[in-house]
Amino acid sequence: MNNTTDKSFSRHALANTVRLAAIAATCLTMSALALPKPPIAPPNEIILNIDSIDTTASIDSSAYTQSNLVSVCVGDINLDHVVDSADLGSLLGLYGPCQSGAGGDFNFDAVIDSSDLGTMLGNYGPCTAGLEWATVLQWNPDPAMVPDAAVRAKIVDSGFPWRVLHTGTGIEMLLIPASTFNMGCSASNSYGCYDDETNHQVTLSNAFYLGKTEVTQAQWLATMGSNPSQFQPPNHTLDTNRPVSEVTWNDIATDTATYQCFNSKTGLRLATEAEWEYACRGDTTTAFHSMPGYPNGTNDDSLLGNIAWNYNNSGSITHAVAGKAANAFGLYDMLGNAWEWCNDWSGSYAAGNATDPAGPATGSNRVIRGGACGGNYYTRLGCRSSYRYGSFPDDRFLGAVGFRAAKTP
Ligand SMILES: [Ca+2]
Ligand SMILES: [Ca+2]
Ligand SMILES: [Ca+2]
Repeated sequence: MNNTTDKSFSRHALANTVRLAAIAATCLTMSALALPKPPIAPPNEIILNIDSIDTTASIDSSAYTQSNLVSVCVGDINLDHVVDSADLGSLLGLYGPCQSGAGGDFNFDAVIDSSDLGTMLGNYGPCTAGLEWATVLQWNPDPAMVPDAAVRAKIVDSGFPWRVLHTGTGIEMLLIPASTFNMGCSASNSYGCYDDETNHQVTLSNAFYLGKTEVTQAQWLATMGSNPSQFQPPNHTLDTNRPVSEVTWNDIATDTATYQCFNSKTGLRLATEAEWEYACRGDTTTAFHSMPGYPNGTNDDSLLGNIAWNYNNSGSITHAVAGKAANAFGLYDMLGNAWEWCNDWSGSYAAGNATDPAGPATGSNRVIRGGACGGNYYTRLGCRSSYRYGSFPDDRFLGAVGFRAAKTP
């Protein structure tokens, strides 16, 4: 007997039953006395105060090789992801002949001169990282949002900026680093695991971006032109910062002859189930991810309300996103508030360890994760990192099912 299939179908049947009730650098240096006058005028917004320039700033030449100039922000000599007076000071201190490609010799002609200075001034400001679809909000993780130093180090090591804004939709996204983790059963004190939550080791070999929050009603409306959510006027107060819900998997991910889905309109995608679970866990192995006072997570159901709008505290309606404590990556509402569609077909996990698993090749149900605000049985069970749910890709009225946008850098 295929337990997963049976469960999914029974869940679907249940959902149909309750849908109406679903409450739903090496360079020759010149002395400071030989500082040349900049040959080109800097942009108006740059205040070029030579006296304030530090010409002793350290330089890491190793980062400037021909191969990585594409991805490294040209002009950022000290590699702090912004081209500013510190970099300008270094460049002026190094003015003159040097080894080709040395720090500051951006055009590889063995001299640091006005040409290199022009390049630097042209790139003055925050680095853009080569992500054509995003604006960089913050390169390095904020310790207030990502308190674990080891997690911050993994994010920095990815080479991608931590916090970005998706240009097309204004959706704020956070970098989730490549990692290996234990996917599967983590029971809480009150709720055990289902047979389909088989523990296995999963390696995610690529970093990806994931929405800091669920996609909101306002974001969906701005992109798609309508708002399908149950929790809006006239029966609910107007708060379009709630997660969009009553969206089908197909609304998000399937084009038809007459309909362009959210993913096609935006270039965004759904997370795989493995990506979702890793992002939710944030390196915890407990039923519930970390929260203030519990950096390693907890299995204590009485603490769930700190991180999740769930059946005990939500009034069985969705709430404005980011109202509860974030997880170790700085993601909000991974557990609770709205359920979240994932890309995968539902099915048993493949035996053994897995690398970049993407689910079964075919199926009848798509994966839904994270539990929600509602009061039905599965929703109560759902607010655990390992809990798996699923339904038909055209099912709209499951009760507060939304999603979170993902993007490959
Ligand atoms: Ca810099
Ligand atoms: Ca040069
Ligand atoms: Ca959620």
